[in-house]
Amino acid sequence: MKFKDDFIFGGATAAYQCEGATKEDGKGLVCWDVFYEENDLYDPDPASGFYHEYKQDIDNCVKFGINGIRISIAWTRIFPQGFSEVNQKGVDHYHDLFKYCLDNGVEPYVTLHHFDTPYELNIDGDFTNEKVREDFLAYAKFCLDEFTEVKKWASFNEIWPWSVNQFITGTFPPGKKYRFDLAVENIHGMLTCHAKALNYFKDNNKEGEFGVIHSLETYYPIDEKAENIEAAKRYDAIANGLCIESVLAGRYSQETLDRVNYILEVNGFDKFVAEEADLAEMRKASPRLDFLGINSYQAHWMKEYEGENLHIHNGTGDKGSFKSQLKGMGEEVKRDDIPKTDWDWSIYPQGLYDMIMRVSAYDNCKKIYITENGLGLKEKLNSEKTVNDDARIDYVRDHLKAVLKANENGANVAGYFLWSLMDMFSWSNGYNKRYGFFFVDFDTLERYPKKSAYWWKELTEIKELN
Ligand code: BGP
Repeated sequence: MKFKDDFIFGGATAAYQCEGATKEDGKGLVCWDVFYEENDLYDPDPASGFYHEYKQDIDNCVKFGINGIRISIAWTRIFPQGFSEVNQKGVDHYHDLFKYCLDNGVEPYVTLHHFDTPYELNIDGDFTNEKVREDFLAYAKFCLDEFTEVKKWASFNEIWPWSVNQFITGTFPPGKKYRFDLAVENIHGMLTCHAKALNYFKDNNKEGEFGVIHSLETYYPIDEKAENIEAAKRYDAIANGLCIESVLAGRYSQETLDRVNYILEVNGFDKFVAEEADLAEMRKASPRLDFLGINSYQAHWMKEYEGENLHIHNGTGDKGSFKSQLKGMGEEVKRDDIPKTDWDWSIYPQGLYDMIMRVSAYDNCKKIYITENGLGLKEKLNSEKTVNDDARIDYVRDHLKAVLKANENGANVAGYFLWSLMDMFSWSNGYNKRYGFFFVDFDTLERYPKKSAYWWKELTEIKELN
């Protein structure tokens, strides 16, 4: 199985998870700054120290055959309050960073929003609020006009997880629970902003490509019972259907809306109604989409559930502690025959294959990148100052095989970005869930290549998997 010559062998990062320097050079407050402090969770400093140490990481990309890097811009480094005043130091920082990437032949794939809404705007309702949508668009337009050296843009990272975790599971700020109505409003608000930002990019003849990054994981019924098949379809409608249909078909299908409205109704909320003006933006944007980014880590098996809502997050890597029972959406059931990580994530590359083939059926799906995939592990440096992360190598190899098989069957996956390039902290799991090709000592900020980095380098040279 061969990779195309121009395949992107990338690594992914996100500003808040790797930069640190949260109070430096005029950066404004992010919702997480307050959430972590109020809940006595993790310190976002130093993270991986990427704000100051990025040259080390780009140099490592060059040494290990990594020719693409996902980077997100921290909104509050550009607009400290989220709107109005621009912080020139933040603007200069990203020009320097992008220049260093480009000078070294590592293409930056830049995301405008990766879970880091400015604090005040998150408190004001995030993307459920029309003013926040406008503030985001002003920020997006500023970046698209300013950073013309960037040729690969994505509006958002993971609209569904950002919305469900803010408003249903409560694991992300502002930590609300079981507000299915707000989650759906937020998804719709972000999808509308994505469409408007893409339309701005195209209307102004910007050079390059503009896409969106969705978390797209497959939901299967636990068995062939009609009610469990329907539960999987309902969960899929709210988690995947809205996002896929909006960006690839320019509309929400009636089937998807009916299932989402069922979930809203059984939880005591009004039906969701989209504004016609928003739908018009989506219709215009959909055929203009240059690429779809797929983030995928696991697959899910669903069973019907109509009891009270209960969500228990496994944030410590204590295997078996996860539980999710959401009224109308279903109960997630773990299959004994499918391997799982310590955080109860089911490892199933076929799920990625099925999703690639599903989205590839849309005419507007011209190109796909796997923008995140990877394995979180509890790791320590060994005496040789490396980590033998064979489990990660196996995981990545199996998922890459699924990608190549999809390409053989007509899909167009143009690149794969490991989550994550180097170790960083995890939003709701802290510093002990490591994903990187490079081990980061969070005290000294030294980087150490893991076995997977050496394996990756060889793979990028031979461009072939057996
Ligand atoms: C995705 C996010 C990433 C990253 C990854 C791993 O949802 O886009 O930012 O965090 O998941 O997840 P976790 O950190 O929960 O293990």
